Amino acid sequence: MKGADAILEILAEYSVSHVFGLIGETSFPLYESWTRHPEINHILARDERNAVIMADGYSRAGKRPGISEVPGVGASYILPGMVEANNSGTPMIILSSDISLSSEKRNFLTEYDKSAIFRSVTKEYISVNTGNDIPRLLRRAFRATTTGRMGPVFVRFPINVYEEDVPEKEIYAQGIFSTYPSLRVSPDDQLIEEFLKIIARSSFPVIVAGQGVLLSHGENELQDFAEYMNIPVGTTISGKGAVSEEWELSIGVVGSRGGTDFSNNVLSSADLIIFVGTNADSASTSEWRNPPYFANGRKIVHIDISEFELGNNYPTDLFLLGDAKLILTKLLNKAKIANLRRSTPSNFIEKRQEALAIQDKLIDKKFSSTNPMRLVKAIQEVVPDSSVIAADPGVGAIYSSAYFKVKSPGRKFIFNYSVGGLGFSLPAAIGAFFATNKTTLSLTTDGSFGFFEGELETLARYKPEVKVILVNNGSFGWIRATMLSHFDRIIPGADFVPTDYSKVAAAHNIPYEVVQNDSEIQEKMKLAISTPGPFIVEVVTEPEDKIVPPVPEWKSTAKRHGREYLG
Ligand SMILES: Cc1ncc(C[n+]2csc(CCOP(=O)(O)OP(=O)(O)O)c2C)c(N)n1
Ligand SMILES: [Mg+2]
Repeated sequence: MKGADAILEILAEYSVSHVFGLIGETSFPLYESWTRHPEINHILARDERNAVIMADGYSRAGKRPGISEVPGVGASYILPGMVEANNSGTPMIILSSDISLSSEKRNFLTEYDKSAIFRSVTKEYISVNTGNDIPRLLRRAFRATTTGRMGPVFVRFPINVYEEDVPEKEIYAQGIFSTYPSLRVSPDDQLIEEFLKIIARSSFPVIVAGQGVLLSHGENELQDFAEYMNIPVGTTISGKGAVSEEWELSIGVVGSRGGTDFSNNVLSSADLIIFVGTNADSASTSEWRNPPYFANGRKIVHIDISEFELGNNYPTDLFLLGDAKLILTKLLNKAKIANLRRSTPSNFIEKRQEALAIQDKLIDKKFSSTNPMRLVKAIQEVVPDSSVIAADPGVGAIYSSAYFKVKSPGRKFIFNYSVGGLGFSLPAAIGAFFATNKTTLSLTTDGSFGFFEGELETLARYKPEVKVILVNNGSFGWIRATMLSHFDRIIPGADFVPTDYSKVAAAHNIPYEVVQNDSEIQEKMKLAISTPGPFIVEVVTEPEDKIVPPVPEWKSTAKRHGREYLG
């Protein structure tokens, strides 16, 4: 069998149904073979950057690694997506065609060295140099991306291998690696018991759950364990949804990207912090100030799949290396056998209710344009619970991180807060739509919109149920607010001239509405959700230096300048 056919046959053996890509000359033999493989849908993106982010959104919204195919000439365009996926641990395989091996080192058009670039932003870089190696190395890619600390694998195919012969008997999959996480590992029982003893000795334990819980699909196990033990749970922004945020012991997101006074105060008063599936990064710990790096008598226990992240950022008392879901299951079983149930922390429920009541009032504040809290409320009330929301950094992400309440535990949000690059949400939402076949949101900003505008044609072509909610504040608002906090004034470099988004939408025949004030928001969101296919809702608001969102370090600046602080 020809190498190109072998690649597609093996993908089919791994039940791959979607590949997000963009064709180039070096991919031609593969695309010719693809005409005989209609079971694998090719989703054409307009920029390789976005093809890879679509694969990321597909992966995070479902249980299968995202697959992308890009030509060597466009492989350098995928770096933003690779960096985010690599730092987030997203299971993904990037297939990249390249010039033939015999053309190397001759300045052949599109030639450049991929190996050094992609080694630094992948779990593994693989070059498949003969047809014979195709099956073995593809199996290696699926194993690597779905096990342990997951991450993207880059597989390069010099064009000559597409034509080379592959023995038929080599065409098989190791099926267990077609979904993630494929092989779950857990520490010794003795460590599990030690962990339970540490909890028993603490007076106020708090769990901080990260995206590792979502990637391990361990949300229900986390909630069951925390409920049984009556331990309050906060999440990182990327781990939002690891427990129900309507549950009485949920404190919501912690840290500086969605953490509130309430959640951060709970964190700082704990005498035991249990990190689960998180690398305890700067965003979720307010740059390691909360929980405080050192605190007398406070203990830290860390559960994570990565030997590099476990205990990396805090003095740590116990290390549990392994899969979050498996470890939480074992913890609950042993806790039940030993009858370790605890009572609800005193006054906690009342304090939480008070904090929520204060947050609810923020919605009544009036501005000359839309109150971002209204937007969060409208999304909460109108968007189906089954929808995944991909959010770009900026107004959309910070308010939804802080104030949206995820109903049932599970992946509701896809944030790209490992790196936080602009222009993630639309391609991620398109990928998530193909994974779930459910209405999906791109909660974006005018800054990010400029990065992915080319994909509006992709929306027009496939007509997926993807609704773009575009928060327009005429600027890189986050930067304006940071300037104000940093220099005590706004310096040039962050403002745009107005764009007529109605015309941008009309150019692609995508239905569009604009929201100028609070009273229109609910009705226009309803229209977007009930209209079949893609829709753009532009929401006009102020930049973050004028309506200041709940970012702890901005609060004092806002007070000094007499600006509205929503948190
Ligand atoms: C690719 C990239 N370049 C630069 C930045 C730095 N940056 C962080 S926030 C921001 C402004 C965001 O503006 P916008 O997307 O309009 O969101 P807003 O804060 O206005 O809601 C910028 C430029 C970034 N995050 N990503
Ligand atoms: Mg903006």
